[in-house]
Amino acid sequence: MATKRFMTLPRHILEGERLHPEATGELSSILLQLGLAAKLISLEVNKAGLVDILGFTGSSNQSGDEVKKLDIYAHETLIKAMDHGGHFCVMASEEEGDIIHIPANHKIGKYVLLFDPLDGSSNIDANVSIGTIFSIYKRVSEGTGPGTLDDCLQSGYNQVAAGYVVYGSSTILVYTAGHGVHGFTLDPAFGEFLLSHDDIKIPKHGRIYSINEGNYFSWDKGLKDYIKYLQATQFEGKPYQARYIGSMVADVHRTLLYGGIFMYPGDKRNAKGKLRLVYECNPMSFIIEEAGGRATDGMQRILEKKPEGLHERTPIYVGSVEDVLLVEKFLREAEE
Ligand code: P6P
Repeated sequence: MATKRFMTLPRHILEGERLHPEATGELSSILLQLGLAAKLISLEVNKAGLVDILGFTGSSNQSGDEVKKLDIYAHETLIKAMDHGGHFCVMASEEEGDIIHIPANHKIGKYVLLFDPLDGSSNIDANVSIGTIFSIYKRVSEGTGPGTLDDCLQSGYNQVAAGYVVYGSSTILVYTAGHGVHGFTLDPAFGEFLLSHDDIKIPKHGRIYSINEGNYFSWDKGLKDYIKYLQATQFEGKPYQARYIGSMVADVHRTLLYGGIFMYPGDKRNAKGKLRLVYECNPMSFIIEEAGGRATDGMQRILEKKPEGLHERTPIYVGSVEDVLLVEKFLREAEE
C-alpha cells in the first residue's frame, strides 16, 4: 500500500483492487460512484439549515416515518448516481416499498445495491448527525436480465461490500469490501475523501453502552439485568458510560471507534425492535464483524438471518466482542 499521506478514496480503492487480482474493478467503480453521491448529499445536508429544504413533505415512508425533503433528495441522488453505471441488476431503498428496477435504456450488471438514503432523519432539525447506509451483493437470480426480490433478500454473510456515511461535524465515509474497514474524511476544500482511519479495529471491550433507556419498562428481564449489571460495575477501574445519539449511523460509528455496545432490542411492544435488517443491521453488522466485533439479534448472528421481507425489522446487539457476548449471556440465562 502506498504511503498513507493524502491517500484519497479513489487511490485507496484502486490500491486495494491491485492487492486482490481477482477484483474486476467493478466494485471499485461502484464505491467511487457512492463516494460521489455522498458528496452531493453532504452538500445539501450541510446547508439544510440555510435553504428552505427542511420541513415535512407530508408523506411517509415504508416504516411510517414522516419523510423530510432531505430523505427524498438523498434517495433520488443515490438512484441517479447508481442506476446507469451498468453495475446493478436491481436496487432497493428504505424509502421505497418495492425493489427498484434499472431503467430499460441502461445496461444491467451483476450487483445488487440496498441502501438507507438518510438514516436518523428525524434528527435533522436538531442538527444531530445523520447518515447514509449501503450494502452490496452479487445477484443470485439466473440470467442477465432484471434482478428480483430474491436478489435483495439474501443473508447478510453474502455481502461483498458495505459502508456508511456520517454527515456530522465532518463527513466521514466508512466501508469494507471484506478486506478490513477503512474510513475517509471529506476535505470540503477540494472535495476529496482522504484516508483518516486506516484498517479500523474495534476494541475487544469498551466502557460505553448505547440504548434508548426510555423503553426500559418494555425490556425483557435479561436486558434489565444486563443494564443494571453495567451500572453497578467498572471496566478498567472506571464506571460504564451511557451514550445514545438516537441516530444509528452515529451511534455505531462511535462504537466502532471507541468500543462498547449499541443495542436496539425487541421488547414487549415491538418484538422485532425498530431497525431494519436489510438496510441497517446487515451492513452495520458486516462492518463491525470485519473490524473484529460481533453482531447478534440476541439469539443468532445477524448476518446469518434470512430476510423474509425488504422492510423486516430485527433486534440488534452490536459492538465489541466481549460486550456482545456478555449481553447474550444475560439474555440466555434469563430464558433458562
Ligand atoms: P429511537 C432514527 O430514527 C433511527 O431509525 C435510527 O437511526 C436510530 O438508531 C433509531 O431510529 C432511534 O430510535 O426509538 O431510540 O428514537
